[in-house]
Parts: sequence; structure tokens; C-alpha cells
Amino acid sequence: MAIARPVRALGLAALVMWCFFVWQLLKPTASPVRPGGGRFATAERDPNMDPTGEPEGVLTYASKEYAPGPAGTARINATLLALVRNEELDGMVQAMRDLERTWNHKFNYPWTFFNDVPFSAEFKKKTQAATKAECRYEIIPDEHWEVPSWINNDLFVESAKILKEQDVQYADMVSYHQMCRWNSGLFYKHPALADMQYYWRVEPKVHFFCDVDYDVFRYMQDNNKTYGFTINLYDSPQSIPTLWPETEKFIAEHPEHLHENNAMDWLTDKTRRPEHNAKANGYSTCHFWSNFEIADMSFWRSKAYEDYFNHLDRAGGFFYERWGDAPVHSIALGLFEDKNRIHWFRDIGYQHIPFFNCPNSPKCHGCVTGLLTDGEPFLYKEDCRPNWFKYVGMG
Ligand SMILES: Nc1nc2c(ncn2[C@@H]2O[C@H](COP(=O)(O)OP(=O)(O)OP(=O)(O)O)[C@@H](O)[C@H]2O)c(=O)[nH]1
Ligand SMILES: [Mg+2]
Repeated sequence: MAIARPVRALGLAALVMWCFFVWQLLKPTASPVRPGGGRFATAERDPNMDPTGEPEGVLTYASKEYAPGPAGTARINATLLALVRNEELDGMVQAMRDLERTWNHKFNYPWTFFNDVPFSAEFKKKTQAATKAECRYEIIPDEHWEVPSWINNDLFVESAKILKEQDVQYADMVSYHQMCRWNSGLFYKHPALADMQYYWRVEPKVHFFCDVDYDVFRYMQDNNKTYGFTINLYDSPQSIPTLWPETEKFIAEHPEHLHENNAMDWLTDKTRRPEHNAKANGYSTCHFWSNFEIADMSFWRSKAYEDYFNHLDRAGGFFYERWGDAPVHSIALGLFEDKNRIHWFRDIGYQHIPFFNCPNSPKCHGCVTGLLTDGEPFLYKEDCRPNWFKYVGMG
């Protein structure tokens, strides 16, 4: 008996769909990137998978001397610090809530907010409502924010076009360049910070996951630390092609600034990602991801850093290229500071999209232990923490 054509077609379609269904079930899957996996899954183990407690050294815990207001005599000269726009209010309040919940409600360090325009009344009201600590709202002086007189605007526009063609993010946004320059060499010169020694940089929308019970600023002071970080990443070499050559010129002119226990081998590594080193003309591009920084401003205020920043500023790369404060700070620390004074805050759970620092600790909630990124798997290759551990250690 002949089967009608439409019925045959239907049968064929059903067969094709069945085969497709079976193939979907049985097809080989790409191996998933697991927490603590990625590059660490085989040769290198992510130390965040190991149980993490408080750092070694002198620690000071919360007490009534940390109460808000003048009673807080245990606090040292330190502030939480954020450069932020009025439009980022919601993200700022969210980041504040995280940091207040996990740490600052115990210590009540002041918040200092910076902006290139005045803060709105709403910004002031809602941020102050997120903390018992004092909030300060500061405008950046024009002379710290304006594009310097020696920068040629036509050259900036032309350079930005070239950088855009090379996929350098934000290359044509003047304000992004201004922000990077300010974060590199100007924020600590603001009169409002004249009496401050330490700061913890906080960006809108970042997350903090772990309860921290000791005063991190006192940790820095009592244990002789200059700089604390959570995440180490490779930079886009296209954004900094002449940063290392300019740095080499500077070192040749000022060899006296090099610290005898520097991290030059970390800065110049070319074994792990040789093409980055080549494109950046000798710099590995590995840097401390500076949207998180806990640091002693004495270093930025030192003669070595002042000379270095001025050299870079005059060279023009904050505008003709897209030098970020992260590589600039990292190179300076790697050259002019004792590498043992740089501390990995492995116990501070942190996220700035798309990267995390998520330790293995019962004090952490809301992040996945050892997960470096929840973005695309290719982002794992941006991780350069293993190089810091290799050349310097985990202290
Ligand atoms: N007041 C003010 N703040 C700015 C300006 N540009 C950037 N910022 C702040 O500077 C910090 C860094 O800027 P982002 O735009 O987050 O730069 P980024 O972290 O490199 O980029 P994303 O990956 O997009 O977050 C954030 O805290 C911003 O709020 C600006 O023109 N004015
Ligand atoms: Mg950001």
C-alpha cells in the first residue's frame, strides 16, 4: 500500500528530529571551566582552593574604640575612597553596603567621595544613609583633572582612532584618560587627603563577600605593608606600547630609585605570555587590578614615584595611548618598593565584573570558592596571579 506523500514527509521529519535529539544527548561536551579550574586545573592549583584564614602578623580587632565619631580613637589616618559620578549612586550604595556589612561597620572608617562635578544632594543623602561612619564629598580641583597644556588635541583624536581600531576600550573617551591619570598620580595630592596616610579604593558595583574581623589599615601599618591587592591580570598591550620603553628611559636617568629588593623579574616575565611581553616592548603587562587597592599614600608621595609620574605625564601616554593607573602603579611598586611590602589580601572576597577573588573560608558568602570569573572561559588566560606567586610569593 502506498503511503501518502505528506505522511512520508512527516515521518522523515520525525526521524530527523529523533536523530537530532539523540545527537544532542550524546555529543561530546567541551570540558566545563570549574571553580578553581581554568589554567589552575592541571599544572597549577589555585591557592584560593586551600583553606584561608587571617593573615599572619599583628592583627587588631574591633573594640569600642572603633565606635563612630570622635570616640573612635583606635582608627588610624585612613579612609575608604571612591571616585564616582552622581549617576553611579545606586552602584555606589550597593558597594558600600557590601563593605559595611563585611568590614566597616566594625571599624567605622570615613568614606571620602571624589567627583569632577559637585555631588548631588541625593547622592550625599543616600550614601550617608548607608554608613554610620563620616562621609566626605570632595570636588577635584580643575588643575588635577584638566587635560594638561602640553597635550595636543589633534594628536589625541588621531591616536584615539588608531587605538579604537586596535580594540582598546574607552580610547576615545577623554574622561577615561583623565580618570586614569588622576588615579595614577593626582588623587593623593587632593587637600582633603593631606592628613590621610592609607586608603582603600572602592568602585561602584563591586562586591565584597567575606567577613573580615581585623582592622586592615592597622594590618598595613603594623606589618610594614605598602600595598595590598586581590587580583592580578594581564593588560591589553595595545593600550601601553611605550609605557615600558618610557620606564626604561626613566630608570636609566634615575637608577637611584630602583629598590634593591624589587620585582623586576615579575614585571619583565616573558615565559608565561610571551606575545604580551613582545607587544608591550618588554613588560609582561601583569598588574595589580587597581579598582581594589589598599595602600599607603607615602609611597605615591615619595620622590621616586613623583619623579616617575612626572616623567610619564610629560611623555603623554595617558592621552596618546591609554595608560591605566593599574600598570603605572604596578610598575612603580615593582621597581621602587621592596616586593615584600606588597600583600595579597587573599582573605578579602571581592568582585569587579568580570573577575573574583573568592577564598575557601566559612567567612565567605555569595561567591564560588576559587572562581576567577563568571564570564567567558577565555577570560582565564588574563589571570597572571601565578606569576606573582612564582616571583614573589603569597605573603
Ligand atoms: N566623577 C567621575 N568619576 C569617574 C569618571 N570616569 C570614571 N569614573 C570613576 O572611576 C572609576 C573607574 O571607572 P570605570 O568606568 O569603572 O573604569 P573601569 O573599571 O576601567 O571600567 P569598567 O570595566 O567598565 O568598570 C569608577 O569608580 C568610576 O565611577 C568621571 O569622568 N567622573
Ligand atoms: Mg570599573
